[in-house]
Amino acid sequence: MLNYEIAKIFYEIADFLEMENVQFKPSAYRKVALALEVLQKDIADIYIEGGKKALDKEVPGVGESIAKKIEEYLKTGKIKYFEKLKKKTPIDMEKLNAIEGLGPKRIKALYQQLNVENLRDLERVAKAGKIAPLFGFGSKTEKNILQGLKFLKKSRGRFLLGEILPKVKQIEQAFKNLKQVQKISVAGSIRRGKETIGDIDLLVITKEPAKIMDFFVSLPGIIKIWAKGRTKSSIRLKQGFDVDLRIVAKKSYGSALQYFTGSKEHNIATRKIAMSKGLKLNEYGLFKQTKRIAGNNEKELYKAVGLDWIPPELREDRGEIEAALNRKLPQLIEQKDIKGDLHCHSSWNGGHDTILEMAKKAMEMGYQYLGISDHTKFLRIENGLDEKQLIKQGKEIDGLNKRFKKQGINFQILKGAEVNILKNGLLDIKDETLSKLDYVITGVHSNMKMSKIEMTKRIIRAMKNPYVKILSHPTGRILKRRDEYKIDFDKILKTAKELGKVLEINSFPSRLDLNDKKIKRAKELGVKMIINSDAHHRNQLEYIEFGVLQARRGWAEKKDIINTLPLKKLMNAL
Ligand code: DGT
Ligand code: CA
Ligand code: CA
Repeated sequence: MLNYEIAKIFYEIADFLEMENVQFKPSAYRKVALALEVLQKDIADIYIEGGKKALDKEVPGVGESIAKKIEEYLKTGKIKYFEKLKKKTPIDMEKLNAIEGLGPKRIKALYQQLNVENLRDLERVAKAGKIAPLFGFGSKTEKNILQGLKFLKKSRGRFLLGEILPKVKQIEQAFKNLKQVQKISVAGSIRRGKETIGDIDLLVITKEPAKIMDFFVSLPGIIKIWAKGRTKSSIRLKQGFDVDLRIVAKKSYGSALQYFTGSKEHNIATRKIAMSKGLKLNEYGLFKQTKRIAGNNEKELYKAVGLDWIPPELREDRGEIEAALNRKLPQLIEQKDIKGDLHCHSSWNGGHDTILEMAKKAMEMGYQYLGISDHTKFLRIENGLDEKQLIKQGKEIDGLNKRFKKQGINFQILKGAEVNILKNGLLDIKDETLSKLDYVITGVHSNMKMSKIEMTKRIIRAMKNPYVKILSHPTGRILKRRDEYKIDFDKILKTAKELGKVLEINSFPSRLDLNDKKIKRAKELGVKMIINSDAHHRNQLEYIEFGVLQARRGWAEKKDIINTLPLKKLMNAL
């Protein structure tokens, strides 16, 4: 889909304009970019069906001038206005902006004063100590920039599952539409639901391999063909992703799928089990001497080596083999178990949609409840709400709930808030107001570079507030951008267990916080969790998919996750 490509350009245009101190336009572009990112229809289809006018109607925030630019991109693959902006200031905005602590304004200062155009330049001047003396920077910022660069390097070449998955689904569909394709499967880290992805691995059964390979290497948007063979080809798409396609024999499909799903560590462990039984396991099948005893079907393959079938998300050699041997695999949570979402932001917060629009989307998803948890006053850039506004918002929610009841709609909006944990561990909203809400989420949104002892103390102090129920994104990491803050996680778990507090699994594709290992640890200690979307747009409620995958990777079962409870039981739990 071109939606993402255009969204990316609009975000960049917004950054360039912000750099030039242009008013209003940046936020207009960002609004449309967000709308495009979460649009459930292909923008090209909208245009083909209804022309420029339809763009205006179906994508919120698109006016005449932006519609023209979308049209231009659909027709020519370029937006001249954007090209001009880039020419005027020849900097790698996207990459520079990915560094924690750098925004358009600072990027401009670095460009004007130190000629920084890209990450290489940035690293050079930071290492030479040239950034610290600049007005508005200082040595702390310089240190943070160097840290940010190091962090980015570590994750270079990996993509967020959330950014890659829509493309994968599209490619998969293109193959499914071919009559020569008998079967196609996505394997590798995507099938395992990993939070970041190195490349896309596809397996196909076909009787006409040559045709399939021709089709594959002529997919739209290819910038490089690494290899084209009879059974394996490999390409790069213009978004930067590599895709491997393998054609496998029908009789080996199960073993090939098992092998190429990985992980490598899981495969090695599985092969060892096979060997201990005098069997040989590889991508072609399971063999006793030279006789094939399994291979066409993955479930049978596992069975033949004496294991229960292991869900792909668990295949990391973290104890799943032993569990499968002993018939002790967990009954993993599924998306259909989720009954509602307690972390999302409304237009009260400068989010995209009204409370009612968010609620309608939640109903469409089959939820019984939706909790609105807007940011509170300390977070000025997010239009954080103060006590008065929270009370006023509560009245709006009461009104909507009354209306639902009258109309016989079995759905409830809950009154929440995501209050800030201040530096000293106190909250930025008075207890008296918190007591009027249905539940309270709390989270760290500032001063993230504290010592482990201080940060742990700070968070625990906040958790002790009697109205606080949920700790949002407990480690604060942002994938490819910043590391977790330093905390004594086990101590936080113990506190949660003691006080009956709930830790969040935040589903936002760049957060996924708690991560898989921490989820497993929390489960082991008997701490309850909640999978929330943190949506700022109604369609982002669907990000829950990624949180569920992460929860599954962390061995979570339905009983570990409180928003699998129906409304009444949830309210009791809160
Ligand atoms: P990625 O792409 O870095 O996110 O991670 P994967 O797991 O998709 O890794 P990839 O694409 O290199 O390979 C796909 C699967 O193929 C991998 O999960 C397991 C299997 N595989 C690849 N190389 C090896 C290997 O050297 N030994 C074994 N046992 N399996 C391998
Ligand atoms: Ca891969
Ligand atoms: Ca691969």
